[in-house]
Amino acid sequence: MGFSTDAIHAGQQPDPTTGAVITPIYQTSTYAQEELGKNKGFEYGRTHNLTRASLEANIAALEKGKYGIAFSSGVAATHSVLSLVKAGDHIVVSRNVYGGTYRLFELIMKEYGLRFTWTDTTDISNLEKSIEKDTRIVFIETPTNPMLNLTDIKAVTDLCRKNKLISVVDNTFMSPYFQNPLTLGADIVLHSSTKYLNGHSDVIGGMLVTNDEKIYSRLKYVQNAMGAIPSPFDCWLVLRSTKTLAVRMERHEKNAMQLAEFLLNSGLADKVIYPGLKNHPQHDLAKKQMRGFGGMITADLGDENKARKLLKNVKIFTLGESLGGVESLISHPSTMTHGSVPKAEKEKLGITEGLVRFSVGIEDIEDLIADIQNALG
Ligand code: P1T
Repeated sequence: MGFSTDAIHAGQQPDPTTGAVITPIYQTSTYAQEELGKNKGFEYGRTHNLTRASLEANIAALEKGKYGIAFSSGVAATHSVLSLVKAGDHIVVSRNVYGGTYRLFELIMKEYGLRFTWTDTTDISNLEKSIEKDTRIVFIETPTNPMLNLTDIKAVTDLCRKNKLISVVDNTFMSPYFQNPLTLGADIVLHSSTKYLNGHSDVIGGMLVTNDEKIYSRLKYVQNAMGAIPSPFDCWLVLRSTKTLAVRMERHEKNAMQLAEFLLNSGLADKVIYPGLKNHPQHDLAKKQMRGFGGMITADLGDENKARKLLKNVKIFTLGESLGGVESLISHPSTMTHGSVPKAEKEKLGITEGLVRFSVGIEDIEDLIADIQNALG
């Protein structure tokens, strides 16, 4: 099936009781059992929920995977991946990732005996050098938040297979519409479904998809034991949203391309980073492993005051954390999403005080461009 057909139908049949075309919100914590040991396959809401199962099957289809597991947030999904390893094990991570991933790994999970090496995975030889005897997982984000660095997914997964490592790809920025890491050999694909998958800025959620039965069983067991499940209503909202994912992503990208070109040509920014621009250092890799360039742009305005002026004066862009919604958002990575990354590390990554991140929405592009022009006066 094509992407949009799967997006609208995968995981969903008319409700057997009423014929309702839209999967109901099974808002229940428990299920009636006929007699001891006899039930309809549903025992307790943390373990089984049909709205959630529909969403999981839907996203698994979009990511070309067999198994999906929905979580209560993106970071809950990331945390669960670490249940595949134990104290003393070593994990290699892309140097630039979402600040909350950095905080979870470096400031929390390190306390539990896990070891992390942060590596610039845009150069695969760095990754090769970071692998140790106890390495178990390679965790990459591509494109990265907020610098939009790309990592060659196929090169990473080949290396992981050779070294018997689990490869995990955070695909939040591209969404399955533009990139499918499992088809490039990844073991697990991760999403903050808060972002493009839901797309309407009204849900916090996460998602893992895999083709590996053993990995799936472990993650499912751990999720039931630890309890980081999303509510049936949140699952229903995301399930409704994926129906329009293709059309939303097309429009996000069209707007982002025009805005990136405007920022570049207007001279308003010192540096414009967008994988769709020919000046992006990995534009060729973007064309190879992605089917589009996405809706995120990062720009360095050169100094903090200029960034502050823009963030304060925009009227259509909203200053706020998050991304991937239909409405345009603007943020200041240094103090917002990457506030818990140490200053020296931010400097190395290029997350300066003048850096701003645009999540380009699906409004009229003329209004978005005018908003930025007006804000910078
Ligand atoms: O916020 P949550 O749903 O828990 O997702 C965490 C997460 C994971 N991976 C990536 C690439 C992300 O960008 C995020 C969350 N990011 C933001 C809130 C942000 O504004 O960048």
